[in-house]
Amino acid sequence: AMVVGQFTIGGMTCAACVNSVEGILRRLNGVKRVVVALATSLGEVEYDPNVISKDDIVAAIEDAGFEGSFVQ
Ligand code: 9UX
Repeated sequence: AMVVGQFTIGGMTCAACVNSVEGILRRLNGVKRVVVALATSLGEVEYDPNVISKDDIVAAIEDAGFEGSFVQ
């Protein structure tokens, strides 16, 4: 079953960063939906925990040069 997680993203300073983070996460297997807000540095991701873990999602964010941390 899909779950929804919220995360904070550090290092985003413009709208292109938002598109970059969203694009990277949308490409991951197991990720269904991603929204990222620049103003709050918050993101929400709907994913299948049987396919991808929070650690995998954070690793993808950090590989792209940002900091990621799950709130829940
Ligand atoms: Mo914007 Mo983000 O010019 O890494 S794309 S700062």
